[in-house]
Amino acid sequence: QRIVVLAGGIGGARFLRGLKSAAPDADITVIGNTGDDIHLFGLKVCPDLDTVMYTLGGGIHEEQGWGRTGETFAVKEELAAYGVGPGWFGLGDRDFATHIVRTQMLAAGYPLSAVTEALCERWQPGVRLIPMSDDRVETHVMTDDPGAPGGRKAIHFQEYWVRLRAEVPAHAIVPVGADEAKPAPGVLEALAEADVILFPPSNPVVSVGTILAVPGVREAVANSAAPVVGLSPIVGDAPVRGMADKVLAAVGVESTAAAVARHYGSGLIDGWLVDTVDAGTVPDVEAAGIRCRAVPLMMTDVEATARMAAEALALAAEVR
Ligand code: GDP
Ligand code: FO1
Ligand code: CA
Repeated sequence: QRIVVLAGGIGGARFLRGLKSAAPDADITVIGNTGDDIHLFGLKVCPDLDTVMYTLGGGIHEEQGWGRTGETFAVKEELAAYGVGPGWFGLGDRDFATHIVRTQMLAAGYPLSAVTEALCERWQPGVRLIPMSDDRVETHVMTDDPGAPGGRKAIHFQEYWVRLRAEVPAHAIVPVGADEAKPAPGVLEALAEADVILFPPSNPVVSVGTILAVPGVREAVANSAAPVVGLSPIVGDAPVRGMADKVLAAVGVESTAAAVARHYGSGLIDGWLVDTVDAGTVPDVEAAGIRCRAVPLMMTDVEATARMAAEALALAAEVR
């Protein structure tokens, strides 16, 4: 069975761990979000790709959900001693090595997809991890700036989320560069040949939404013969973690499991899983032409996550 998953960082990575356990014989291709990517200290950092790679490869800081386990911060401290910032983005020593290898390979002319494959040689994630595009795409967030013309300024998503903790108003989300980006080699092929396409409980705007913003990807999902099933990242009208409520509001979508399903729409997804606390909303989703079930959706451990993945595959088999 060929399963294709459009994944962000923590939500996507944790779901994938459950999916691998639920479907050990499946051939899993992950299309990773690169809109969170940022250039720092001359290095290219790909948080969502690394979160997937470290989580599935056994190197993730479990509690934090991103970055390396057993991490140290000597380089960060030395940079700070030189007065070189930004200090608000926590790059650890072990993680730095990943960004050095990546940046060196990119400078040598390898595309990001080939670099990601090379990094995965070490981590053996047990899935084929492909960035959504080899072209540079960076998510920016439109915020207030009284000093700027028009009173607004676009800042990098990482500055909005990590430095400002999503505590400033977000008026719009812009995947800068997405218009001109091409899907990375293998992305459209994987979608066309998939038996099942899954949207994990990843951020619908800045993770899955960014992947879908790469020209051709949304069409490839919609036109694929495979059933498309998503799992809600919104449980009880709030994100389980992160700022999905804020970025959903910025695109005019309510933070409810049903509103996210309608945002994707029946033209894109065939099935949708909501948490049992949102069981009352199942008829709303089905009224939008999307098959819906309420099942536990909290990824408390791999077993619970594997049950979620099995439910998603069962729903996919039903809507096929
Ligand atoms: P990020 O790139 O690290 O933000 O990760 P993703 O975009 O892949 O996933 C973020 C989303 O995962 C957030 O909107 C969370 O609400 C959602 N999420 C995290 N843990 C859980 C969970 O246990 N259950 C569900 N249903 N959603 C979760
Ligand atoms: N998230 C934070 O909240 N603070 C950080 O200092 C931070 C550093 C960081 C470094 C490498 C990396 O791969 C991820 C990192 N993240 C950090 C997570 C990152 O902001 C993710 O993009 C978000 O969690 C949303 O996807
Ligand atoms: Ca992300």
